[in-house]
Amino acid sequence: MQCDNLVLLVRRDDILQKCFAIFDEDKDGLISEQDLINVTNQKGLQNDTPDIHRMILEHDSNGDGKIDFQEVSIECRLRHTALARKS
Ligand SMILES: [Ca+2]
Ligand SMILES: [Ca+2]
Repeated sequence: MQCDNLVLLVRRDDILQKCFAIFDEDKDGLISEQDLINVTNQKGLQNDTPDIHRMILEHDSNGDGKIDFQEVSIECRLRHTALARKS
């Protein structure tokens, strides 16, 4: 891996971690349905519980009903790789 790529990867993880922290409302290291409901309420956004539930299910690869940082990180890497292949 080239040094430039490594720097980009570290920066992306840093941004990802900050985004993760915004959604992890109770700061327990996991994003739960309740976290997402609380955050959308705080931001004055309309929240749709079935949509939030579906979002959790889509990203929850270990089936614990919550999203951890690794699950988000892996998902982003897979999407980035898929996008890179398309271009
Ligand atoms: Ca949480
Ligand atoms: Ca999980």
